[in-house]
Amino acid sequence: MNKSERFEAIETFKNAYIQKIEEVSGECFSEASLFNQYEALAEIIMEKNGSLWAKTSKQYDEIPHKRVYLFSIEFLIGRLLKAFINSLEIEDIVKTAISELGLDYETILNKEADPGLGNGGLGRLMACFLESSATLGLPFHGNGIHYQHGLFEQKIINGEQVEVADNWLRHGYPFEIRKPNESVIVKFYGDIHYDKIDGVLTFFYENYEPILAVPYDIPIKGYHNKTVNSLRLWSAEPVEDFDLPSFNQGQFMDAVRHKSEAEAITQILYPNDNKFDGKLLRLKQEYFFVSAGLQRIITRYKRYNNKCLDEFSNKICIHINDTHPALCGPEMMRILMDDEGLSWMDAWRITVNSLTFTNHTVLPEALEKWPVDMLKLLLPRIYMIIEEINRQFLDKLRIKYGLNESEIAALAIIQDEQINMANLAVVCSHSVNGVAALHSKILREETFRGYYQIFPERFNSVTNGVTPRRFLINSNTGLRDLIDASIGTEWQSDLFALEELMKYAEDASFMEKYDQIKLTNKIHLADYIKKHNPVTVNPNSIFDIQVKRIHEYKRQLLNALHILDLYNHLKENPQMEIVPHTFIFAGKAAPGYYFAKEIIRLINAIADLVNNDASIKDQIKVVFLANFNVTLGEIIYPAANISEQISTAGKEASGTGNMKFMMNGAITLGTMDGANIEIHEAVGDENIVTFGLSSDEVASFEKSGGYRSFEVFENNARIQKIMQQLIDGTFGNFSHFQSIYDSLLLYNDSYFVLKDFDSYANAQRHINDLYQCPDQWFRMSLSNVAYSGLFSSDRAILDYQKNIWKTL
Ligand code: OAK
Repeated sequence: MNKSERFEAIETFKNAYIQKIEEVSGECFSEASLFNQYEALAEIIMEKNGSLWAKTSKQYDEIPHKRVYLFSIEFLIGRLLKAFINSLEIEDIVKTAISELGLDYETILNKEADPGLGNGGLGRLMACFLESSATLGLPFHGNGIHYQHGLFEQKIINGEQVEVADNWLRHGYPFEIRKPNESVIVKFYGDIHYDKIDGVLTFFYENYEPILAVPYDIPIKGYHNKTVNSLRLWSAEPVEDFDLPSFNQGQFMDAVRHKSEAEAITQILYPNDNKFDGKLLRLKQEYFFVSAGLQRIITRYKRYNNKCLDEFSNKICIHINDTHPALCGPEMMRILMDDEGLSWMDAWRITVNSLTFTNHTVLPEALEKWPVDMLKLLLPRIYMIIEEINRQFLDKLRIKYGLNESEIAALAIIQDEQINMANLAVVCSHSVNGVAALHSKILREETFRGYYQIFPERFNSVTNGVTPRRFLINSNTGLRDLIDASIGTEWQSDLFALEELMKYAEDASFMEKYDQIKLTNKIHLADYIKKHNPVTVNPNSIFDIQVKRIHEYKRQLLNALHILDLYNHLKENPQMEIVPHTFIFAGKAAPGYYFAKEIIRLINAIADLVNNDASIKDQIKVVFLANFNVTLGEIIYPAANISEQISTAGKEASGTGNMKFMMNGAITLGTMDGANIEIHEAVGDENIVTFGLSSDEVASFEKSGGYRSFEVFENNARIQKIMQQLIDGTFGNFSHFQSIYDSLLLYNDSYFVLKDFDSYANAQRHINDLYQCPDQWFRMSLSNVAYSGLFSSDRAILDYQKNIWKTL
């Protein structure tokens, strides 16, 4: 764009923007509120998306290409406005125009709600996959739930987590389009009856409760291209607003109850991460979006394929994201047989050939098992189909594979009056994959061992990835510009090209600019901290950061106890000097997870103690930032020096925060767990700091009933001291941490915190030494950026395409 074209574009935008502000506010431009400014900008951008969206759909219809539908109970998409503007390549115009109108671009962007339609890793990964697929120009669409209330907002009051209901729709959401014409009915409860009709045994499903599923579509825009895919979120509504018979009889409350019971299905996101909570309403949610999504997909497919379903599995792939949508198997069977009249055999062939499944955790407490009674009551027809799938599968194990009864029992879908949803997903899909090499190995050798023996060809592995557009290009603009100026812009769509950066590893002027960018990002985060927490942090200190859900296996406790030990060291050795450290934590605990909430309380108690003790001369500061979400992550990742990835080995399926930090030049301090292992391989041993037990060591301790934490305690005076401090009044007379003390000593420390303590403390000392050699530190940091290509979700999506969905 030359100078006069740019001028023209800015003027045109200004006029359109003024007009739009007046339209949305009904006020003249100068009187409109900040929210009106945001609304108007969002509308203009949605109009631009809209025409590309329509064109993309048309193109997909005209040029048939295998489509992938991703079913997930969570999509943690983050704010969209900035991402849209950047992907449309109009940021410069919009920013300049807005500033010339005397408005503030960033402040306007900050009016957008961050839709918290997910808990953590699993939901965010799906959002990265959507973005990458659109960027790669693939027909790939999401299917999920339109929660009225997303993940709770976290406040920290007196050091404790307090949950406040999220209300992301309070002011409306400008990026969704409600499509009532595409609504479908989802049926719950009811009875199944059999009757002979013309000599044929026929069944009838009666007295069910119909619920209306209404779709809301959100555009998923590809970066710097013309593709716009869809994320379809289903909302539950009563079929008729009022139950008229009750209303007419004057039972007003009953009529209203009917409405709110229907709406309850999509009212709230369950706030558990990696934990199964067997509530009936959750089962309703799972069936609701599975049934609505599949009904629509099949109807649409028939419209474009002469009503014939024979080729369905060659043209459509239904991806099951963890087990929450595992009812896709029996629901697809139901639709194909009951609605479309196919035989069991034909329906089964199409179902298995269409479905693929990813597992995202091996934690036993996360594995979904629904009581048979619950499923039978809520979904009687689906239960019948599951029973039959199970019966036929067990027969096959007996006859075709010659397994004995105990081997068969281990693989059954129905076990101890429960439906094992992981087993259901494996049996109904033709591909099963883990999300990092170690995790996939554990799936093959432990979790799904018996299945791997009979269906080895079904097992795959795809290491997770994250989108560099959200987590580097749009959030670390300083680093983006430096990279663009150094190696060109090709890396933005091929992250492997970042390897070229290594030619600057010895370049002093590059290093100076690079370090300055990190410092600027740290100042930005320090400002945020100052605004939200009662502490001032030094941007020249090491920013050592652990942000993720609070969970015992992620071991925020190890980090916290080490800080306490470091503090003790400084107190005992007043002459001791370390590189100043700022330890930053953020993350939500599930509201019902008492122990995780105690960990938050402990971190804040340590922060109080350390931050207010002048005798340690500000050498360490501790910060817990409230309400971690995608938007806060975008400020945090670019500012990190150290990325804490310290889960008990074998427990973290992959991790994706590790990748976001890496791309921004943080050095991983981690266990050999999940994708840390692949990060280690990519950057080389000299550019990462690892510590702790291996997953094999953890597993072997676990097999023999755990390790003896008391022995470690007895032989380690430093550990004795920190443990004592948990219960001796160090944190104030009334602030004890007895449950933490007990879990580590009395209950044998299931997550090996004390066992890995020394190794972790040594790793921390090593980091302290490394940071004092700026050249070496720069090279380590740059290597992390340069070798992050593997961890782009573009690569992950290409792997899925090639090996799982077979769309390449
Ligand atoms: C949440 C609920 C049930 C099952 C799994 C999860 C989940 O979030 N798992 C996480 O998935 C991420 C994406 O694959 C992984 O990176 C995390 O390691 C895993 O804990």
